[in-house]
Amino acid sequence: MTIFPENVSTYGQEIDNLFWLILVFAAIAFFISLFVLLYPLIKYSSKNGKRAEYITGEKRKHYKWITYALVALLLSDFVILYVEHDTWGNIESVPAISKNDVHVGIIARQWNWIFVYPGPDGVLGTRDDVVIDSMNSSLHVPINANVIFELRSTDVIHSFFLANARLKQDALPGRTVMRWFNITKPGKYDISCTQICGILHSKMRNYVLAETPEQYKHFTDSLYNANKVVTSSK
Ligand SMILES: [Cu+2]
Repeated sequence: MTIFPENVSTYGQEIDNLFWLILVFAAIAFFISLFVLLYPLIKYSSKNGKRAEYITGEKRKHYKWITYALVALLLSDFVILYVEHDTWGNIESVPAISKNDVHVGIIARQWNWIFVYPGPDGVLGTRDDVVIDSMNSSLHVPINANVIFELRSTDVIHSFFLANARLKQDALPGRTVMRWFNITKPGKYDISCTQICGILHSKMRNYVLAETPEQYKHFTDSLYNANKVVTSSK
């Protein structure tokens, strides 16, 4: 069963598994807390001929239950930490860029996502880079390739959210954050901003267009051809 948008990234399933694991722990804690709150209300309430009991919780036989709850909570935290360790290690360490991978820049501004393609030399930060700054534009990427991106912001804090890849990362002014994703299914996927960033926050809607390697090559060839002025001035 899934209540999420379709997962199309290599590591998305691992994130979903973590979600369910944490939900189960939180649900158990929630229902136990509810029971602990409601049970004494009923058991120790006033009845005919009997006053309600006032329990301060200072006696050892009472406060030991706080220790049990604390230990149970810490244990469940450690289980979650243990299980998620490998997943986060995989997602947060950016793989080295190999030949088939793509290196792009993503810049957040009020109110659009700007995409920077590396140009014919394949290297970001050189004079042949091509910058696309247009509302509702798409970031073209090839499927089954690591897309390594440098995320920046020109003004306030934004948050890059690619739900179908289970990827969310804040874009912070003055900082460059490296992250990656790998999409396995062609399609057009929403990018949204998940940090309130001003009056047109909700309009910060762009797309990732995942294409076959041939389609992607065709796109970049025509993009770089159209921007030859920049290329030839190198
Ligand atoms: Cu934003």
